[in-house]
Amino acid sequence: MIKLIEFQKRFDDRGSLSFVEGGIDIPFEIKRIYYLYNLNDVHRGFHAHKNLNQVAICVNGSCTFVLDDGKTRQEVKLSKPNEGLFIDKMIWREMKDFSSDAVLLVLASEHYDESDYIRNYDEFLKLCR
Ligand code: T46
Repeated sequence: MIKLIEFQKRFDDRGSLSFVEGGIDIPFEIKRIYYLYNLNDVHRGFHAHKNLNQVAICVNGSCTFVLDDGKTRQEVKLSKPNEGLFIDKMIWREMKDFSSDAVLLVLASEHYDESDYIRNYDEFLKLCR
């Protein structure tokens, strides 16, 4: 399952401020935050996670996620700093079309664990069945 989450936004003549509250806006306990920046216009990802849930927020610039649940593939463009993309476990993801100023912030439900990654698409499809 994937879904877009809209975060609250405050703005005035000084600028804008959005906020994300654990236990309210995010459907899991946040155990890790990482961020991608200085991005070249190349594709990244090409994996799914066995157990990890994540919310990705493009806090600056834009990028596109290609998401595949083993049956259907869809593309979601992230370009609003107050919008998060929830990505459930067992979703194959690729990221592309990073603008030169893109900063992608990711909230994750687990600590980093390479054994949670499925990096082979055929293996992913087998596990989906
Ligand atoms: C995901 C997408 C959206 C760590 O050591 N700790 C970490 O917390 C992370 C996220 C990565 N790494 C290491 C593992 C690799 O040696 O950093 C290197 C680059 O990671 P990776 O090639 O997996 O990066 P992406 O952009 O393909 O994928 C990342 C996340 O890994 C992944 O969980 O869903 O962003």
